[in-house]
Amino acid sequence: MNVESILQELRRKIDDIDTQLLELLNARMDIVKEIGTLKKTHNALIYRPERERAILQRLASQNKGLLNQAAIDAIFLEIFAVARNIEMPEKVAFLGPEGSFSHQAAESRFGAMSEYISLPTIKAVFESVHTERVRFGVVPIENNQEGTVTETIDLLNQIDVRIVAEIPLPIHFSLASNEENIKKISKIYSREIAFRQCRKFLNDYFPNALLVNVESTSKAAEQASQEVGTAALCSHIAAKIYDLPVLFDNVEDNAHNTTRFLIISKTFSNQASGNDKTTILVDLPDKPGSLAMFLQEFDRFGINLNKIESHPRKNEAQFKYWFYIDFEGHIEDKNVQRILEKYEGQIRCLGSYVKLC
Ligand code: PRE
Repeated sequence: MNVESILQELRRKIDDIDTQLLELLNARMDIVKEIGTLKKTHNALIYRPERERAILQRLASQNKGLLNQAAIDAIFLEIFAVARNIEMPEKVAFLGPEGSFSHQAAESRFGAMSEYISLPTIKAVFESVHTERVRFGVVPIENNQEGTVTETIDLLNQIDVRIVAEIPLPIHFSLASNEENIKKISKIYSREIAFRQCRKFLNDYFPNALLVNVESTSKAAEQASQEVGTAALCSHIAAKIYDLPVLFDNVEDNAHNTTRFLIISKTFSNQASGNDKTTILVDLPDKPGSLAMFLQEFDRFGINLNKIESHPRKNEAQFKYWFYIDFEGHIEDKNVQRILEKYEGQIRCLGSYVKLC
């Protein structure tokens, strides 16, 4: 047999498997539709991140084939996103512009079939969620190189929304350009922060290029797509949107550069998954020992604290603080309930959700 006929035979097998996959996927979606009808009649929540996580974990533990965990997650997250859209189409707002890392984070959870709305500010995302113009919003909360996005934490305090899930997104920059020969690139567009995070690559490959700061990495991609002799340092998704070929991938200096995003919604409560995190806002009396005593409760009940930040109250000239706290556990855990009861009126719980980082 020659190569061509072997290839033909292998492709025939792939076609057969794809037909079976399609049938199975449609059979799955028939069941999803039934679940959707049931949920609608009982006014139940469509998005169940803890159920999705449990499915991914079960599949990972059963897996014996070539697919690794990341591949299984990517395929099934897309299936879940399509399933949710069959149950009820979802509108998702994100911090724009299109092609931003928030857009990428949103797409990673809500897939290709959801309706995405790009908004210019984090506040606009919060307001759209609060007024229920959209079902979900995706906003950045912290970057492990640059720290907390204080605007998001302040808005969590000011606008009544719930946290549905967190999304850790590895931040990879690509160098994208219409130029095939890198010697012809004399100008690179991006944001200051991206230039900072890709310093070594730029020094090694483009020591003489002019670095031009624009308002977003998506804008950089748009600009580079229109101008000869230029490139953009941008997200993969931005390069795709502006049809700009990627010349180099993952050009950041630090491979661990990760941003944590939050999915927010107007009303939401996740069931416990066994691996949860809870976010609360706490306003304690401004006197010696009040914070220390509050934190001691977590020690007493063996609850691990993940993050604590103080933020000034905005309506007072003197500096008085409230606290943003993340800890491990679910709001329905007995020990967590004890703390919440003891400090009733001083704690606002923003939600319990699957802990991914
Ligand atoms: C399903 C879809 C959406 C939810 O986020 C979780 C799971 C799925 O596709 O498996 C089904 C479903 O709606 C459910 O199990 O509640």
